[in-house]
Amino acid sequence: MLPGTTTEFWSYNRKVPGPLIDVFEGDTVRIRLDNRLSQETTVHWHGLPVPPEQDGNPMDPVAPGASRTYEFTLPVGSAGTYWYHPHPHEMTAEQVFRGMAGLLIVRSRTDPVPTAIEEKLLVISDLRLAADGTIRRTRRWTGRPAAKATTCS
Ligand SMILES: [Cu+2]
Repeated sequence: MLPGTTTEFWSYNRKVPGPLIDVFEGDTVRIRLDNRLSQETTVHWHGLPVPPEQDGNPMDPVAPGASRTYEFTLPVGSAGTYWYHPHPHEMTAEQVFRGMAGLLIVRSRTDPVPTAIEEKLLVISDLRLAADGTIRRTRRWTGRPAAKATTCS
């Protein structure tokens, strides 16, 4: 992201932000997660009306090297713009800051967005990079102040 440097991201399908998931009310969504991180992760479907066991909550982690499939059907009335992100216990912030998040749009079949309206999807991050291009870490990922030994600058 900075000229002459390399920034390591963690991502869904090698994309930052993750791939757009664009579906309709009534659709059944089936997504496989292969955890290639060295820590637990989940995929949490932020704000979507999905069953608790499919919602990637911290009590349902996917271990490093393990896989699972999330599956849910989106009810009528759920149309909207959502995001998905990891939600492992105490590691959510780090995984999101490192790039793991994406958008999910649920469209209505009976009340579509008029085609005359141009859609622009924005994902805004407060990512900060150090001069060497690495993701800057000024606080612990939990949001608590960093210990002096790990504080940058
Ligand atoms: Cu969330």
